[in-house]
Amino acid sequence: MAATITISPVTRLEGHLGIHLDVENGVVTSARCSGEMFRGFEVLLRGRHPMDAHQITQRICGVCPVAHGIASILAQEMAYGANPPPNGRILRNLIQGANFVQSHILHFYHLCALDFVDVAAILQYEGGDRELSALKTWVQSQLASNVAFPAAPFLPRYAAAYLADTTANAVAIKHYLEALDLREEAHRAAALFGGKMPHPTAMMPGGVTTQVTAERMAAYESIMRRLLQFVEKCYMPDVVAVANAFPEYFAMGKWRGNFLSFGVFPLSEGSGAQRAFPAGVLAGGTLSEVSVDSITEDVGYSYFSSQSGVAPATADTVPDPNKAQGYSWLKAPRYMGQPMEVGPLARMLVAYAKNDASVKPLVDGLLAALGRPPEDLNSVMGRHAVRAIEAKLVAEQCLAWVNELKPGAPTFTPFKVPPAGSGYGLWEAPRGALGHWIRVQDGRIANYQCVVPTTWNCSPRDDKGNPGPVEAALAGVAIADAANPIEAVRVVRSFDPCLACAVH
Ligand code: NFE
Ligand code: MG
Repeated sequence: MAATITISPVTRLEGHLGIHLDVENGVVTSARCSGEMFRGFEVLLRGRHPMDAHQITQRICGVCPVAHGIASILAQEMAYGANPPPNGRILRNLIQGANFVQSHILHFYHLCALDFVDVAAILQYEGGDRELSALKTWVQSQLASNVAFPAAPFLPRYAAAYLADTTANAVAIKHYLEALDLREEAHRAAALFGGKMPHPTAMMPGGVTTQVTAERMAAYESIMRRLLQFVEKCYMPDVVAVANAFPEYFAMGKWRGNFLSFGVFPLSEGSGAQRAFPAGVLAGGTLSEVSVDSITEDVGYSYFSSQSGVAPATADTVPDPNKAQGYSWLKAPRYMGQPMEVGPLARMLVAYAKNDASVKPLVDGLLAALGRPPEDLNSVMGRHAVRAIEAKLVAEQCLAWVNELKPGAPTFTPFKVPPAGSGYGLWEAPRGALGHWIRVQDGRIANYQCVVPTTWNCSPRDDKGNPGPVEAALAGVAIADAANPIEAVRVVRSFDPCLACAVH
């Protein structure tokens, strides 16, 4: 029997994502991802002073502003011939690292856990924890009241099989609450050097304008230690508990295997510096280096009338809301014409394929703990597990980098903004490969393009009709109850989509 299922908006993610599924005999045969709004950052940047770009583009998102800021700064530095000193590079890594850890904790506990953890189990809670008892009383009072959505954001939810173990549920709910405080701490760490969070003011081309002091280094280190402890003692065990309770999700949400990473966290100065998480392309199991010239964006099924298949350096953004074939406000980014999955899974698989000395043992240890072969990482549960170990790696590396700072040494190298120039910045946001392209003419921005992680993952079909990664990962998923399509949203959320970013 054929049917269609529409989930719009998909909740517990940033921005407006619509999912449209064609289903036959309970199995998804075809999926469409729709970004349902237009924001126009690329358009509104034109004509502005180029030094506005990293401040304005940070406003694309409150979750990953640091990545947009740094991608813009790298593009500007290429256009200006500017470069940060060692302190400036390290400070950027530390601000970005704190934001990675914050973002991964946010995703697992606050955006995704309620797909698996039975939050209603709190009503059975009989233990002595004060916070859990308070939550239970609050849920009870909400359910007894006549407010429109009692116990939001926990309820309503799809009827489904959730985690059955009462203790595991209570532990996960407790960690859900703790994770709120830890995210505040992570923002505090980023603000020590960024000036504020979100949208740090202190990062700019040439470096960072805050000073390095022993007090700030110690404060950052102390917070990062707490974050690492939470990742090791709570986040990683909770992911393993969920993975063991839902083993079928190691076989769901697979993607046929093109992965892209631009690399992040440079370990020395200069544009060609080695990065802690390396750049690379994995296509059909073959590893190659990233070539910026292989990136294009199609708009055949996107609400744009600008030319399709163009490289971002020369592309345009002309909205066309009434386009007959259009179904999304995302363009369709392609690498050598192929759709690519980006994000923690792509980063860790690229690093693993490169035999990276810190990534390989951690991934092997995770696979041993889960009793799984490497190919199972390409799945809903694999994405969650790999995101958790990445959070650990980032926290550990930040603890090493903070001690490489030199108090009193420069954090910034002065430069001049030339009247004309162009550049691009390739970076990794928490959700994956992020690129910004800038062209400056007569001292103003003549063109600006962003190709964003969720634009890769939630891409609509390209001009050849090939689906994007999330669309492809949904095909073949069995939906037990069309009125409660929990399997589909579990697949979608494993990619950690941010539509606010994607439609920029
Ligand atoms: Ni709005 Fe973002 C990240 C970026 S996703 S969260 O991470 O860039 O497209
Ligand atoms: Mg764009």
